[in-house]
Formats: sequence, structure tokens, C-alpha cells
Amino acid sequence: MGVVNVTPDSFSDGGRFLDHSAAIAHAHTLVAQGADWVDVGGESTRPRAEPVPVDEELRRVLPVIEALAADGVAVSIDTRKAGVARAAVAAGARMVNDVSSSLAEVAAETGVGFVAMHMLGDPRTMQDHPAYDDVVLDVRDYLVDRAGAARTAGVADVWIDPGIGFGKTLEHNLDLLANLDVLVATGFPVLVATSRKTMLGTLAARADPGGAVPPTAERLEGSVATAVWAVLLGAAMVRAHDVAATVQAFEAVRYTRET
Ligand code: HH2
Repeated sequence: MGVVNVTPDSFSDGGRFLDHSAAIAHAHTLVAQGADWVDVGGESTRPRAEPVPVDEELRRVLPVIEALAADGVAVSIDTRKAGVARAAVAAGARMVNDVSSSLAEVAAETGVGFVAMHMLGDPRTMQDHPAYDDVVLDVRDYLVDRAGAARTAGVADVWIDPGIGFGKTLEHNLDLLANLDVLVATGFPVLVATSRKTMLGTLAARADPGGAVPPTAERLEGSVATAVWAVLLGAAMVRAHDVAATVQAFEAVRYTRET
């Protein structure tokens, strides 16, 4: 799943694809590089991001989704708003990627797929002292509950996602990645998104002699390594900004596995 953020403030590509034609062109590049899905978002969910009004979010994403759907691209809409999800599906989106896990009814009504993601609280506060009894089991139980509710509501294609970086310390994120098989064992297909996230900046700084944290666009190695890790543990899809490098790494591992 390739990422196209039509936002001025996304943590890794904010402002680059705010222009509709740039967003559409970038989405086509990601598809040519091997993305099966393009995830279009019009509101940043990075820590402490401010909410965007519905009409502004619609203005950002709808023309992009319409153009991509008309070209046959499988688009997911990355939103927390029911009105945006509905309009996006009407414009041709085929999946609702909902970091708040609250839009299953919309996916059911409109007959599209649904990603249930785990987040603790909301983006404005989620990184303020996140705490769990057992992060792996707490996240699993939450996701099974949300995904089960989506199935009951009538959604056929339901995914679960641990929500790396959404109300989690570095240790929480590592625990979830290390125990991804626990989520895989639920039977729901698992989506994982580590691409360019803060945890990778922190880990890269540990490996850097000067302790420097690389900027978001320079976290390719960690992004690809953790994507491969996730798929080897059974994830069915990863959400990535750098599709070409991720696909290349998957291919190398696939051939190694098959030999
Ligand atoms: N992470 C981000 C956004 N959407 N969706 C799912 N299912 N899982 C994730 O982990 C996830 C997501 C955050 O990344 P990005 O879109 O690059 O940045 P921003 O939220 O700042 O636009």
C-alpha cells in the first residue's frame, strides 16, 4: 500500500502532494513501482496534529480519488470522518482506512473494505505517557473487538493494524513488531505501517556514531527492514512511502525463501 498524503503537514511528505496533479502523478508512480493499493489522506494524524474541517479534507482528497479511480487504481481513504469516507467511496475509493476504528458502519453501508487500526486516545494527546497492561494482548483484544464488529455490521474485507506510533513508546512498538504473529493468529489479515516513523529515527540515532536522528525522508533502511520483518512474521500488507525499495526487498526475500 503506497501512501499519498494530500496535506501541508504530514510528518514525512507534508506539502509535497498538496497540489492535486502532483498527488495523482505520485500515485501513478507508486502503482508502477508495485503498489496494489494507494492510501489517500487529507488530514495528518502525526502526534499533536490539529484536526482539519470536513470541507477542507474533501477539497484535498476527492479530485485525487476521482482521477485515480477512473484510471482503475485501488484507492483506500485514510480518514477518521464518516462524511469524508462516504464521499470518498462515492468518488471511487474501495476501502476505508480508519485510524480511529470508528467507521465500520460506513464501510458496511457502502460495501467497501475496512482497516481497523489501534490508537490510544487521539493524535493530539496519544504520545502523552501511553500505558498498557500488556501492549500486545491489549492491542490484539481491541482489534479483534473492532474487526469483529465490522464483520457483524456486514463488511466482508476487514483488516487489522497495530497502529505503530499511535499512542506507543518505542518499547511498545518493538513489542508489537516482535509479536506480530499474535495478531496474525487472529485470522484477520494484518496491515503494518512503520514507514519513516519516529521509532525508526530513534533506532537509527542509536546506530549513528554521533547519535544524529535522520530526517523522515532518510529513514529508508529502517522502513524497508521492518516491512520485510513484518511480512516474514505474516503481515499481509505494509503501508509504505518508498514503494520501489520495499518491493525490491520483498522480491529478494521471496526468492530466498523459495530456494
Ligand atoms: N499511519 C499513518 C497514517 N495512516 N493508517 C494505518 N492503517 N496505519 C498506520 O500506521 C498509519 C495510517 C501516519 O503516517 P503518514 O500518513 O505518513 O503521516 P501523517 O499522518 O502525518 O499524514
